[in-house]
Amino acid sequence: MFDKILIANRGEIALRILRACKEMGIATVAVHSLVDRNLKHVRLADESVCIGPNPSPQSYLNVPALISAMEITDAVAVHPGYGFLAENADFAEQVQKSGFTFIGPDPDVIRLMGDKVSAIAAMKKAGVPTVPGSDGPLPDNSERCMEIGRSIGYPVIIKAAAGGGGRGMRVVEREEELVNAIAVTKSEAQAAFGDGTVYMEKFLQNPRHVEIQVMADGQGNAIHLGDRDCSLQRRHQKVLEEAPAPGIPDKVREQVHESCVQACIDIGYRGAGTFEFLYENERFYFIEMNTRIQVEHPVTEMVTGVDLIKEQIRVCAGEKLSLKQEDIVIKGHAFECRINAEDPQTFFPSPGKVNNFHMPGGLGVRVDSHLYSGYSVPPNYDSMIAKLITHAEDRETALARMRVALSELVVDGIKTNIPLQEELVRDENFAKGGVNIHYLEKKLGL
Ligand code: MV4
Repeated sequence: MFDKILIANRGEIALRILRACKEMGIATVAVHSLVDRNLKHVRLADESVCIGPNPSPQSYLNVPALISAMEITDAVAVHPGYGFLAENADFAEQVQKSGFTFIGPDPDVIRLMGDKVSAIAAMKKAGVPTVPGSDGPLPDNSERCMEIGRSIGYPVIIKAAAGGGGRGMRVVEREEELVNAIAVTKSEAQAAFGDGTVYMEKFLQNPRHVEIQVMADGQGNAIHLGDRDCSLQRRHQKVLEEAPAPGIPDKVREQVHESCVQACIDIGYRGAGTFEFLYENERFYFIEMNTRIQVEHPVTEMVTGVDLIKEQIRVCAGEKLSLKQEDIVIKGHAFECRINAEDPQTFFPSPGKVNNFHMPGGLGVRVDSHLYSGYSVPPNYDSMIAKLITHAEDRETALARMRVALSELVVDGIKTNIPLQEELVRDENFAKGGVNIHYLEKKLGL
């Protein structure tokens, strides 16, 4: 096992990783920007290194500073968390070339999944169901593109191969708009990602966002840990997630789970991963794979009882998966409310000092947060300040538990989205289960 891990992240996930390391008897190095010197995980880590000024490009994205910090502290592995450098294949490669371990899959696998065209091709080959589409990059020939559009059927969506997470896409309703839409998406993609490659898919009108959690050891063993529904989102930012995804027929669910496990084995996957699907009319359509631990991993931990961070660290240290598929039994239901420092009406970030912080508690209540009374939320980073998670024997009870937990939660001094979450856990349609990706934005009148 690793002697010492450097945590290349901040906030709640850095604290979450720190806790896992401590439980495993692994020494920890926290790295931080100037403003982050008082973060909870920095105080709790065995060692800490200031890696630069506040802007992320000069600190949490500063690869030479991170590698230097590993050298100075004799850390042997780096955990990237989510965001920042978590899915940066060049960073993973640099880490490897410097003689350290990147806690994640091989750089080549990150690269394969980072290019959405190659990701879809690999998944299709492994038997994962995909969206009807161009099966590769769109050619430079307008006639050929129109033929592809006709064979798929309108509406279609043009997506950048280097995009993902909602960046670089455009819906096309009619053939007359196709050629222009391709040109615009291509030039935007070239400008944003330095890669103008685009592909075409059938546009699904009212899908849900359902994702499958996997874990693999890169030694031929892979398991899935069930699914999550993350359909409640605004501008591609998830707001409230749950596990398992409600109302999916067992047969359909099992089939897609198994296809993800097979794909992990096929591509030599190692570590924690998430297969993102659109789900419509009882069918799954693969769209992207995330090669990192995700924000919403706690809902899967609650219903499986598996510590995903610890397992991720173990398999990336070269150990075989400690779990077999039969060991994974989904028990009950879990919800996660993302608590953000933002105006609940305008969604503008609301940084500042938290005068008072009270955490809810009780059976089946979990709070993943780095907050403490007196902490100042800096304006430089993501506005998520806490994740409130509830677990119970069934969905209705877990949701009732979330209503109680939210009512106990106090974050004084800054604006938060707690009022929005209070409203969502009382929403009748959400309570029924299975609302689609447009539900929240429609409810908010966007
Ligand atoms: C789609 C789609 C409909 N049809 N692809 C947005 C984020 C990126 N991961 C993929 N996205 C979508 N791809 C096809 N063929 C609709 C979306 C989409 C979406 C997907 C998941 C969660 C929220 C979303 C919000 C708007 C659009």
